[in-house]
Formats: sequence, C-alpha cells, structure tokens
Amino acid sequence: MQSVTLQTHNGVAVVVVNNPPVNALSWHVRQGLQDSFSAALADEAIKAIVLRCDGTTFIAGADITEFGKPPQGPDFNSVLNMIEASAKPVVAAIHGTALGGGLETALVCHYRIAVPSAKLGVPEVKLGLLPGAGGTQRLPRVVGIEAAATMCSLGEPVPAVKAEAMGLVDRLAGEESLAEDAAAYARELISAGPRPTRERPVTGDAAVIEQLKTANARKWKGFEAPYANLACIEAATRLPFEEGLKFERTEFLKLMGGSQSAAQRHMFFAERQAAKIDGLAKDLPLRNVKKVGVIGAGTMGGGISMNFLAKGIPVTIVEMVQENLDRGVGVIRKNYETSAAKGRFTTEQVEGMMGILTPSLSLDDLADCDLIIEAVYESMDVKKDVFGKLDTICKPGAILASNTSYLNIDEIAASTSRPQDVIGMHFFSPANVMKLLEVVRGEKTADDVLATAMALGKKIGKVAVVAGVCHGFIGNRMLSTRQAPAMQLLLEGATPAQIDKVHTDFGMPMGPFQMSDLAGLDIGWHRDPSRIETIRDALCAAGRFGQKNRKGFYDYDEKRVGTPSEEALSIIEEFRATSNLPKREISDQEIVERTLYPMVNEGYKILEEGKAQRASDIDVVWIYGYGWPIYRGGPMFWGDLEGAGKIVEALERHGVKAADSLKAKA
Ligand code: T1G
Repeated sequence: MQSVTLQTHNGVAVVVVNNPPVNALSWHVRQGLQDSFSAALADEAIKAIVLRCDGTTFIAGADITEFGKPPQGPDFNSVLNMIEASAKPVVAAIHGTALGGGLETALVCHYRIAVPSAKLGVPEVKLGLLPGAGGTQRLPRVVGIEAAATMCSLGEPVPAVKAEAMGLVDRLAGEESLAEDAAAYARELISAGPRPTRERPVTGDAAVIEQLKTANARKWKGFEAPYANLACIEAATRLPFEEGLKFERTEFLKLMGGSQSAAQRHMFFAERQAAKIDGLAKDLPLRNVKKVGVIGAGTMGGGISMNFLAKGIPVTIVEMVQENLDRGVGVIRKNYETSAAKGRFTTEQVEGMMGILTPSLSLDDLADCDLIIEAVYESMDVKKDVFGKLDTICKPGAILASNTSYLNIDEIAASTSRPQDVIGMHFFSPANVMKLLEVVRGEKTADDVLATAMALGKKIGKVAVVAGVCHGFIGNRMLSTRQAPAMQLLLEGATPAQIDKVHTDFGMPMGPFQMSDLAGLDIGWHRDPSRIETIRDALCAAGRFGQKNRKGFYDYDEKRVGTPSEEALSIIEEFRATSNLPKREISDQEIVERTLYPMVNEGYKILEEGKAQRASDIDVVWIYGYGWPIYRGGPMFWGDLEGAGKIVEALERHGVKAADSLKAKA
C-alpha cells in the first residue's frame, strides 16, 4: 500500500498521506513525502502544492514505535527542509489532530488551512520529549513566545478556531470541504508573491517562561522535559534560526537518550495496551448500558455516580436512610458546583447532570438498571446480603458490580444465581477524580460482561485494567507489601518523615505515613485503647486518627498541611522501647530496598498467579491509581531499570523471599 500518493489537478499538486491509524511519520511516509515533493517541485506544470491526509487525522506525529530502533528511510529534518525551501507555495490541509511531527510538518508548509474541528499541538513533552524537528524554533516565529512556550511545555492541543486567531492557521475550511477549499486556497496563492520564510522574527514577551515554571513547579517536580522545552523556546528568543535548531537538536537527543522519555513512551503504549483483553474476540458484542444504579451515597457511591452523570448516563442512587441519601446527593451537587465555579461546567450542565440523578431509598428502584455498582460498607456479609437482594430485583442481563477494594468477587458472585453477570469495578478515591479503574474478573464472569465493563470504563474517562481475584487485586495488594516494612523501619529507628521523604523524593505524591493519615489510622482499629499491639494502636489509643482529627503520624493545620508531631514521635519511641530493638541510623537506600523493592517483587507474584495480564498493566495501575511518577514508568518498568539482580540481592539481604520469576530474570 502506498503511504503517500501524488495527484495533480490543473496545476495544483496534492500530496496525500495514508498511513493508518494516525498517519504517523513512519520511515515509508518520510520516503513518500520526499519522493512526492521532489516530483512536484520538478514538474513545471505544477504551480502549487497541497499536503493532506486520508483517514481520521492529519499527521499525528513521528512514529513512536520507531524510537530506539536503527533509523530507516530519509531523515525527518531533511524532508522538512525540502518542503520549506519550495519555490512553489505549499499548503497544509489539516483535519483531526496535527500533533508533534505532524504540526512541525505543517509549520514548514508555507500556509495552513484547517477544518474548525481540527486540533493542533506539540504533545512531545508528554512523552518526555520536545518537538525535535524545528517545532521549538518555528512555533515562536509563527505564534509568538507566549503561545509557543505554553504549547510546548504543557503539550495541550489548540482548537483550529483558536489556532486561526493566533496565526497558527491561516484559514478555516468548511468542515466537509477541506480538500476543495485547500486546492482553491493553493491556486489563490500561486500569484500571492513571496511566501513566509523561517527567518520570521520571534515576537512576544519571554517573561512567560519563568511564569510557566512558577505556575507549574509542583506539577513538573522531577520532570526534565518541560524545562528542556522552555530552554529551547528561550534559545529561539536569542539565537539565529540555524543556531536555535542546533540547540534544539542537542536538547532533543538528551531527552531521547534519557530514562524519563523511555518511561513515558512505555506508558503511552502501556495505557493503550491495558484496554486490550487477551484471548477475547475484539468485536465481541457488548451489553447496552443505558441506565446505572449505584448503591451507597457515601464518598465512593457519590464519586462513582458523578462519572456516569458527567457522560449523560442516568443514575439511580440508593441509600438506606433519607439523611444519608440527602447528604450524598448534596455532596454531588456541591462538587459539580465547585467545578462549575472553576469553569469546567456551565450551570446548565450542572442542572442537566443533577436532572438525571434519581435518589431512592429502595433497591427495588434498580429493577430497570443495566449496571448496578454497590459501594456499601466493606464487609463480606453486607455485600453478600446486597447481592442476594439484587439477584431477585434486577432484570436478566443486568451487570452486578462490586466496588470492593479487596474482597473476593467469586464469593460475592456465589451469593447470586447469576455469577456470570458479577464483576468487580474498583474505583479509586476520589472516584470522580482518580483515573484508575480495576475491573476484577471473577472465575465465572462472562466475557461480554468483562468487555462491557472495560469499554464503559474508557467511556467515563477512566484507565481500566483487568485484575484477577486476590486480596487487594493489583494495586492494594502491592501497597500492603510496603506498609509492614515501613512500620518495622519505625521500630528500628527511622522516623515517619524520613520514610515519607524517601517516597516523595522518589516522586510519589505522598509516603506511606502521609497516606495512612489521609485514609485514617482508625480504619480497622479494634477501638480498645487498652489493647496496644502496634504503633497504629498506640496512636489511635492516644486519639490520633490522622487528617480527619488533625493529628496522626503528623499534626495538621486547618489547611490539612502536615508537620512532624512531637507527641506522635514520643508515642512511637515509647512503643519502640517495648520492642527492645536497638535504635539505629537507617539509610534512605535501605528504605527504598525495604519499601519499594517488595512492591516490585509482589508485581512478579501477581503475574505468576495470572492476576494481571501483563507487567505494563501493573505499571498503569500504579501511575493512574497511586500517582507513581510517570517519568519512572511504573514499578515493573522501574524494577527493570534498577535491575532484577540488584533487587533480588537486596530482598534476600532483608530476609524477603524473591518471586521465582524475578529470580529467573536476575
Ligand atoms: N506513533 C505510533 N503509533 C501511534 C502514534 C504515534 N505517534 N499515535 C497513536 N498511535 C497508535 C496507538 O498506539 C494506537 O495503536 C493507535 O495508534 C490509535 O491511537 C519529531 C519526536 C493521535 C490523539 O504524541 O495522542 O512527533 O492500540 O488509541 O484515542 O517532534 O493517538 O490501535 O495498536 O491513541 O483516536 C508526537 C500521540 C510523537 C501523538 C489519537 N505525537 N498520539 O487518539 O487513538 S513524537 C504524539 C495521540 C514526535 C517529533 C516528535 C493519539 C491521537 P493500537 P489511540 P485515539
């Protein structure tokens, strides 16, 4: 199949790229562009050239699958320089998403025409990269420093209408007449005189560069690429074009050769791979979910409901007590109104979403729902009781899902006469914010139920991952392997702040003790202050429950900002003394080995037991469920970078049994 074809219509050449699914600039596309433009430039009869794409989108970037492999086909920059040097006007006709190398290709065309629905952007920063084909030098010359710096460092696309206002697009085409409008525009340009060249001046105020750094300091903590992008923009403000290109090239190669880009590119594909269910026919008919029932209007039930309402899917939310139902509905409205105040929704949209929420005090009102998700108290007895009732109430074919975070889905399914319709849909708190959804496949879960839950997860904006039935599924099971050693390290002399700092320096949003304070130390506490068997017991006995009452491992101010607590440290010290363990200096490296390596080890066990489909799914769970720094690529990717041998040696030195598959890798 020809990736690029050249057609000519009375004096105007049309170069058409056709490389599904996103017209990536694979080597054969670059070859085709080079051949087609050479031919068009050499043909006297051709007076102007249009570059456009078949399929759903204009070129969406370099072919990421080619990175890290030996280069093939013509060099991207040489193809771009040929286009830009053309003596004949070249028009880029844009639809879909002109991204990365795609936008860079459009930038070397002299003019750009786009349909209103198109988007243009340079998302390379999200891959730990920067536009490496002149984008950081051409953009500031077309749209000015402010827009170029923002586009490159944040990586968000710009809608065509805004792009036209910014001068990134010269003309808007009819939504259905791009090809014709582009050809007409090209014909117009034949006699339009000199074309814009790369030597345009860079305009705008470079102050935006520091402003972006200040505004995004937290978000960019640990990341290299945003700063490299801004360095290139800054270079464009003071270097001649050719020098700027060289600067950009150097910065690009630094990023391309680094571990952060490798990690973020790994995650680009990992996130897409997670949506695939091995062994299932791709076109399996899904169950139609038009109406959702949610049981429980607490934090989870409310958050879960919001995901569906925001996508226009009606929800019936059921509580047992009017007061709890009213509170839950009130929290949903308040959350939407808060988002509306930030401009995320209009008030009409808020009313629209609230309008398709039906509060109820009776499970019977779930009879016509296609999917019911229970988010009731985390007790097997309670869940079995609820599923038993659902079995009699819900219509045949309804999907019965539990939001349990670790209980056995098979056991829950056994309390119904339809285990094939039972599945786990484990949302992460806050459920309307966190992107991860663990879809827990029971022994008897039907394939179409699994496929429907995964597709629905994507539809409501989640990153869904298939998990097998085991205690804690994937994420919480690995999390628990970190908690015990973290507590043990306190007994041996480390402080909560030291251990948490190792984790936040690593790039986690918070460490084990900050997380415990957030969740609440009294979760699962036996409530007997005289029974003190663990450090948590000791803290709870002293009334230190965590953020909820502003004292846990840390003290918290009214903004919930934590600071080390003398009282907590003395309680820990007192408890530590009863364990007659000698107090010793503990290195940060030992904390990594004893709290992060066991998580990698557990990931290998999860794969051995078939509770995750692939290692990259485990990475997806940790990045989208727990905020693992994406520039490290997830626990399994990071474990490979650390080295299996190094991990096995450390685990065994600390008395932890290494998984067979991890040892085999070592
Ligand atoms: N290269 C290779 N494959 C790609 C690809 C790419 N750039 N983009 C998407 N795919 C695959 C993807 O893996 C999936 O494969 C299928 O296409 C559909 O993707 C020099 C160095 C364009 C908005 O970062 O943002 O240019 O799973 O599921 O939801 O300066 O894909 O079907 O086998 O995402 O409709 C810069 C990345 C590259 C854009 C479409 N460009 N892509 O979204 O489909 S670096 C990007 C996207 C660069 C230059 C630099 C999205 C999309 P499969 P999809 P979608």
